[in-house]
Amino acid sequence: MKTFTTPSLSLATLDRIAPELRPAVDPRQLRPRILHFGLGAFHRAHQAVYTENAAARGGEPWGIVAVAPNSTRVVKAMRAQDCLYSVTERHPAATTTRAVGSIIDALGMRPDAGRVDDLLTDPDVTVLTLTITESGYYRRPGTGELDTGAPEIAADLAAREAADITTVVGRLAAGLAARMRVNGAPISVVSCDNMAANGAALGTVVRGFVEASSWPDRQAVLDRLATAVAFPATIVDRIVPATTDADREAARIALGVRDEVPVVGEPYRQWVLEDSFAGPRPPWELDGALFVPDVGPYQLTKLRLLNGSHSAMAYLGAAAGCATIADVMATGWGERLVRALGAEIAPTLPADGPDSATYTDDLVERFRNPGMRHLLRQIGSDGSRKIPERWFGALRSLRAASAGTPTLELALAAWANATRPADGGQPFGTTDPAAAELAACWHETSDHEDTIRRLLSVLGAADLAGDGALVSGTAARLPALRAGRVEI
Ligand code: CS2
Repeated sequence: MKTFTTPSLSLATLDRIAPELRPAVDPRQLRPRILHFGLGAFHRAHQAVYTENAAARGGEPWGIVAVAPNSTRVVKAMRAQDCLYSVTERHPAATTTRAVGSIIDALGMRPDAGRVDDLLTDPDVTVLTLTITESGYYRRPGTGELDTGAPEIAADLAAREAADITTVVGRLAAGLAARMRVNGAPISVVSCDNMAANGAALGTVVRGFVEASSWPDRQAVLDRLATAVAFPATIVDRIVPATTDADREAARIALGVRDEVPVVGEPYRQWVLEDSFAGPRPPWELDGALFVPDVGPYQLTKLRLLNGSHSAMAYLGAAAGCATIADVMATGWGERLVRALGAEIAPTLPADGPDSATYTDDLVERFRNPGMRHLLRQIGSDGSRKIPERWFGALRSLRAASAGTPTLELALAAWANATRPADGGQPFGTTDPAAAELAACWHETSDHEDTIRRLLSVLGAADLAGDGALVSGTAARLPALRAGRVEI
């Protein structure tokens, strides 16, 4: 009996998919001009899409070489498909799928170290982008300086060969140093991670690595970095849940060929960039990106309202037994939570940013999208790195103005509840680089207020730990959450 297997997506099979689902650019016409670190779903559904449309509309051959810092699996899968993959946009009532062709090569950071080195010093590569998540920056809690005491950073500072470096920060510092030593072309390094002032945050850790290195010419490298490398701030936005087997099957049906690395996202996407690039860049504005002198107002609004609500929903939803954002929105309190948090935080947002009431209305719609299966476990992971960015700025402003913070206290209590020690990790299946330290805050005391103070101190927030009313208000919410009740 003959068996028929569906062929995989690749340059050779492109003619099998419907013309309107094919990439907007022919990847063979593109050149390596952007180096990206972090080959996850978010990059493939966001910057790669903007770049493809910018290249197609602007006619310049901006191709991306994407580097996976750890995973070799995704590199293999991408290469097996000539780096083609599909993006499925899930609207509440319909979906659209099409293949994207802007990624022209996929590399493993360590196995392909030589090629990464070449690209880092290549004068045609004038843009470097990153999606490495908040925990990839190794910032010291509270100060944002490079945590040179982190074992991974300490090992990279001692590494002799590029192929031995395991952190992106170390790899970037070494690569940029090599570029500076040959007086290489100016380059813009664009953090696409969810942190306030993310460009400056990245610049700080990269410079911190150079300063802490034993390179004899480190001062010369720092001097040249100051003039030839820009770290523009950006705000990126698109909800992109982790890809599932069901998504792979849906992509196969839509395309008629197999796609092992498809991504699924909401229709909404936004990219706002600080207009301070050091050299040539893709005309991303041709696909709707905004270049502005100061991204601050957009950044704080997005971080505090969208990401802030996401984290609150992740921990409160976990306590209540929900698995996804859509599950939370289907409870009696989900929408109320988003609106209460929005109203509480609104006074802390810059007046020249988006209107917070409209933004919150839009968020409720986006979170309700039934096509998104966004796992709370995914959003709740790395909480020690995320919640200071998402909640603490607003919390500090409100406390300083003697304003009430009941919703933020509830959210904080829910986060604390999710850091309890549990067999094999955290109780709701989240992971966190500080999981052991956080769990220890529960072992050392049985007094909830004391635990909250210790947890806040682990996050470098001694000021909040010293706010007695905040600590007692937060601790008072723990028993109900522990019993699975969300009282809002
Ligand atoms: C989420 C974000 O996983 C998370 O922590 O809050 O990835 C969020 O979906 C994006 O920032 C939306 O733009």
